[in-house]
Amino acid sequence: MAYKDLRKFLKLLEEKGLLKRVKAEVDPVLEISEITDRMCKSPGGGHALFFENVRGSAFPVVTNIFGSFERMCLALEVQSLDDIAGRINEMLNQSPPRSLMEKVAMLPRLFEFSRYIPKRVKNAPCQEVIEKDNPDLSIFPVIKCWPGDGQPTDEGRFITLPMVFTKDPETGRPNCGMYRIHVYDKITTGMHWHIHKDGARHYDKYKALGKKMPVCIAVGSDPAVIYSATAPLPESIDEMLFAGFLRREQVKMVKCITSDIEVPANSELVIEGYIEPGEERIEGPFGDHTGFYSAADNYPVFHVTCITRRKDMIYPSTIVGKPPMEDCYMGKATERIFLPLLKVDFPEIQDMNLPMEGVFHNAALISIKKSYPGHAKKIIHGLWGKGQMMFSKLLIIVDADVDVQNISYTAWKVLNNVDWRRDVVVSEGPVDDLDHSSSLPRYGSKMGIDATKKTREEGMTRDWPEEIIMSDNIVNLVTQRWKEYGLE
Ligand SMILES: Cc1cc2nc3c(=O)[nH]c(=O)nc-3n(C[C@H](O)[C@H](O)[C@H](O)COP(=O)(O)O)c2cc1C
Ligand SMILES: [Mn+2]
Repeated sequence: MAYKDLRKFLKLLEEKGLLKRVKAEVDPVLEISEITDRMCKSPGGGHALFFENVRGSAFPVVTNIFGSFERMCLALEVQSLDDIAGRINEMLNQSPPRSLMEKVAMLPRLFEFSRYIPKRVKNAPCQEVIEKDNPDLSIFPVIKCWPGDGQPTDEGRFITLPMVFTKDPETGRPNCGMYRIHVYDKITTGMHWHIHKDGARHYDKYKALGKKMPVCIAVGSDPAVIYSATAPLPESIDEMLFAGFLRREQVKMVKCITSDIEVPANSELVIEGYIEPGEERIEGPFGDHTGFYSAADNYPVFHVTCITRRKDMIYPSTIVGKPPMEDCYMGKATERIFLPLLKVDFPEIQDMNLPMEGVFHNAALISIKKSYPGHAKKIIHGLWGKGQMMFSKLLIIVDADVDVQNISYTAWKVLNNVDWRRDVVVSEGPVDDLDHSSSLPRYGSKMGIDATKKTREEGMTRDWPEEIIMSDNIVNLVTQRWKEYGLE
């Protein structure tokens, strides 16, 4: 059964011994970050943390709730992250496969998805307390994560696990994306949606219309809802519909007090407000999930009009930094969940590994069933054209027999198989906003490596050598006789 809210998930984590409470008073400025970082770096991602006593605030803080494979699976209520791919495959196989975009546009209409269309409710826990006259962000335990965060004019505090809700002014379609929130003062924040993201698309439209843009930021909902804010869905798919699919129960939404944006009714905290198109301000710097500070840059300004919350709000936050961190496990969920969708357009893809060290946009290892000359290079170009895969700075393509989850084995194969001048594709295009290596912001180069076995048709003039494999009869013989050798 779906978690009713964040609390139900925390309760389960605690019952399973996966959450630790910190009773000592801790500072939301850097101290919680250092404690959480040590937890993230401990074997397997450590525990979720519940800080009961946070200096300067009446509210508790939770961190690292998704930060292990076990907790990520519990969050999405699966035994293994591949189980979701299985459900998606079942759904996709209900009709003959066509292009990814067609497929994805069809998804909401498919029976399974239609059961999960978000439901509007009137009474919501997230509106137990309504502060409309004097909204004040400073009463919340918003964390300063790293020493260099923020501007000298503010305290460098960032809401790091926010669900930002907007609406397309033309179609009325909602979007929810996780974009960190730089708190400038009691009623003003930044709005850090990168220009490639759906929130920014909506903003562009409001700008063109010259209309004030309503925006609502929800913090703390049940885990499938929080995760869905990070999922790289096409613009046409409502993240809350997707969340309903993941949790197998429709998400209950409530209309905000000061705008008609809807937010998950079970949220802990909701910050309502608006953006005046064209008004921008320096956002950042912020110690980011690449392990480097993302540079300060101009972003829209968000003005708070109303804050609603649960009476006894619990404030969830994440600390990003040098991997492995909590977001790595959210990214791993995305890798597993979106693989079947990539396979709709590229059925030759067998598996994909986005290693944590590559912080998701920096590297992808992909195995394919190769069947024609240049096949690997076609995959390289194809993936650079697919949604957020366009950010992949390094794509390594290997044959289907290579287990890309085994990085050591993959490296051995790649390093042997590649003739660098022949097998490397270097191209240019958009790069992730967080990439600091490109000479220009958001525009740079990417590399694809074709590490598959080369054929005559691809200009290989020599025979490809056989791989060393012991004959079966000897393997069996040695297995049978193993004890006789006295080696154990
Ligand atoms: C913890 C965390 C923080 C993130 N912060 C940002 C951010 O500040 N800006 C941004 O554009 N994307 C950020 N992302 C990535 C987006 O959430 C992700 O690309 C998502 O697919 C965007 O939704 P959209 O496709 O509806 O725009 C963050 C992801 C995580 C897990
Ligand atoms: Mn979206």
